[in-house]
Amino acid sequence: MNISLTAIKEQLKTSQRIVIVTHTNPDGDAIGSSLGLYHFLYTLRIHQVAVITPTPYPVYLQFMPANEKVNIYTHNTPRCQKLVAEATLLFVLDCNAASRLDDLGKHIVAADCTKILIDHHLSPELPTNFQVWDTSASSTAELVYDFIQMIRPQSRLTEAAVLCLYTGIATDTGRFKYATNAKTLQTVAYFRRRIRHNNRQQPNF
Ligand SMILES: [Mn+2]
Repeated sequence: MNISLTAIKEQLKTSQRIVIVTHTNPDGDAIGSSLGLYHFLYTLRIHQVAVITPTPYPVYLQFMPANEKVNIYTHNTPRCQKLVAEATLLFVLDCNAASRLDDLGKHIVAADCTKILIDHHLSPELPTNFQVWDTSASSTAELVYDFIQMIRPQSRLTEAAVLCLYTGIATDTGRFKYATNAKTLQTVAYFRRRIRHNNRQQPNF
């Protein structure tokens, strides 16, 4: 059953146990969008937030802030299953089918909580209650930024969130060679301004 954006906003006003999952063999967009959303939700300060990947991912993707907080399902299966079973709000990112989550998929399908899909792949098959789905979007990271704007218009993202979301967009577009439109570039321009602004505020950063 679909629920409204208003219902999602209401739910986020109270403390939630939030789990963010992404596809197996995660790429730059999978990790960047997941950790970007993690940073946004974490800075709301009232939620518990966890990121789970079905499988490990390469060292070159492990530079993003809060990477050490990511739970890898194949490394710690009982903890990941507990997180999913106890979740009150579940985000599925950059992933259109339970089969792309390996063994984690059946636990996501079985979880009894609000589920939100944020994705740019064709034909999502995973049952969810709210979707931010646009196949013309450059990346899931760009759609995460759109979702953040829906939840908190004009919200100022932290440098950590910006770095993760920028990574998602840059990797999925081959550094802006394809799937890039005016909106993508406007989003990236905003990210660049945030980083410059933060650096002015914190000269010793
Ligand atoms: Mn993607």
